[in-house]
Amino acid sequence: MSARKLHLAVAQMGPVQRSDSRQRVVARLLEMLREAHSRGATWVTFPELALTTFFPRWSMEDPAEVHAFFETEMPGPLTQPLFDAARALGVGFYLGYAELAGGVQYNTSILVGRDGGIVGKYRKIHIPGEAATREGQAVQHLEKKYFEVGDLGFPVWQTPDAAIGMCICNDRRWPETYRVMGLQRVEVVMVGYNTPSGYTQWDEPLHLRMHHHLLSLQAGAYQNACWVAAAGKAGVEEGNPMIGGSCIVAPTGEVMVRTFSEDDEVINFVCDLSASENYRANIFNFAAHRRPEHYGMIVSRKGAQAPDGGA
Ligand code: CDT
Repeated sequence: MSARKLHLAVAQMGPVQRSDSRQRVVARLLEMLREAHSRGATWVTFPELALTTFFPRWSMEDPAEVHAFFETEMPGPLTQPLFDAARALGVGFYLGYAELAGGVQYNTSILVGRDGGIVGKYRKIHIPGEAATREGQAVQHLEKKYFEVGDLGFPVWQTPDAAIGMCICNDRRWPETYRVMGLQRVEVVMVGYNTPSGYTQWDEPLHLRMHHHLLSLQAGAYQNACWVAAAGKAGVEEGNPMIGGSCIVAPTGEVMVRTFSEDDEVINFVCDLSASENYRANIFNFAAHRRPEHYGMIVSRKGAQAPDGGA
């Protein structure tokens, strides 16, 4: 089988503070886009909410204060340089940002092609955290307050280079995310994330944050015979530490390259897209082996129930 190569890069970001302007953040992204290009990469994954600090950690009531973190157009005047650079360099990218569309707030990512045009848009579906402020808690996780559930499903886009899909942060923990894209023969899943490591909202040792992050990516890649390119925003943001561990995972489930730092850092890997075919022809030949007639509960039931019908 002949190899089909795709040179992917992941651009992890160090912290973005509230005082950092969009211009300053875009300049950092541009520098990493150029670095990726200088290494030969043709697609780059940037993090979730890459243009701002991870603002759902704060409880805010003033709509003007909240909307300052959102984009009303993409590209806008401040993000246009990214699109111009994509076209000039011939490098496509995934970018996560907060989107205000017709008065509705979404946690969104776009896929921008190597010609600088928007290929597709995804709006985060698995929104974690709370809708209401937890009184007495110093650090909140209010994504349900600030974002509606995405309304675009999990599409896969056939670009000239590869079939690419997107998801955002918490989505990566859910097998359904990858399987819906796997059923569209996705070859590369791009995912941006912001995963706090400095507090817990449930009883879990902090070291498990990195373990579960990698476990989820590796399982998703293997079980769906695809590559996964995951970019985090890491380091200490406004006093709140977040995990790094940005990486590129192969269809074997192996992490092929991973960031060293918790700062701005580009990693890259020449991915053999044909590696998927071995799995798709054998152990994960969906057409031969899947039994959807036995999977109905996955879509008909939302929460788990005990066998006797109890909660
Ligand atoms: N941004 C995001 O989705 N973060 C979640 C944090 C969960 S802790 C409330 C994640 O899954 O990493």
